[in-house]
Amino acid sequence: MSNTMPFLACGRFRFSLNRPLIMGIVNLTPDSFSGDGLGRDTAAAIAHARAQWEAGADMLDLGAESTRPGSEPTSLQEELDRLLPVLEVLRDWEVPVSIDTYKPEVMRAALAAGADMINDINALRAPGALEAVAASNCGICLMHMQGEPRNMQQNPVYADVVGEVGAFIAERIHACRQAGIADERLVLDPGFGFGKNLDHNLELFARLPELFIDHLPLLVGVCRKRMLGEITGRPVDERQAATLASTVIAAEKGATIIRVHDVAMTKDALAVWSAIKQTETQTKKAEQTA
Ligand code: 8Y4
Repeated sequence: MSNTMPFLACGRFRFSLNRPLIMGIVNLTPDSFSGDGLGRDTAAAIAHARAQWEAGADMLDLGAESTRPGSEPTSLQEELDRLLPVLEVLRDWEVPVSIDTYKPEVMRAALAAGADMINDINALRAPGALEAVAASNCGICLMHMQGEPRNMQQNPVYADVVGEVGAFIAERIHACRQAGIADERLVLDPGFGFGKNLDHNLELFARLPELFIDHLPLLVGVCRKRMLGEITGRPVDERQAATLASTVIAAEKGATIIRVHDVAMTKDALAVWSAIKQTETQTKKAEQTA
């Protein structure tokens, strides 16, 4: 099974990867389809970030551009105006901050303002993105996406979804290494819902361990997503139970970072998983020495 790297280098921080980490979502878009978009309301965004941190998030993921299926791009200035005032406050909390962006200019500005990680749904494919992060010591999430948010759910097609996602991620790892980025900074992500139908998402989830390419850590983001709606028939604001089920399965499959809205519930679910896992490990050890 998965044997991930012992730690993740992430700007000012260094995470031991001996338990799944919780990435708390802080949505700064005005149009989130989960209804939590905070837009330009800086005070509300900071309060939400504080709540996510106090609920036990290991890191926060700030996103100011909507990437929901069908969404149009946000202007550079708008994205910076939403992000920077929040980032400037969070920097003093000593909380690891990830920035969800694919724009090299936003990466540079956010890193200069103290961001610890860049979470790029484009896996640093924009011209200048590799250079923008290579110049820092930030953590990097390399996510797979087929198409672009505007059109990605129109008709996603794969001959072999796990093979193609794996090949794409392997190519992006190679590009990072060529740019001088150390492996200890990398996190991989199959990109659930980004140019994938339900069958694609389920196959990726079921075969997640195949995506621990070069033993690098994996991020899983399925929180409240459409795939959970398709399975349960529930609207986006009633998908917490479905999200928690997927979180526990992701942990069991070795996921390193779980990206979620509901941090406190996730912490409880992972505490139960972890307690049983520890007992399981102890029992196995006892059997071996017996
Ligand atoms: C409700 C609200 C339901 C939002 C779904 C959503 C991922 C990601 C997103 C992911 C990484 C989302 C920025 C989509 N998903 N970054 N970002 N991995 N690394 N939709 O899976 O949360 S946004």
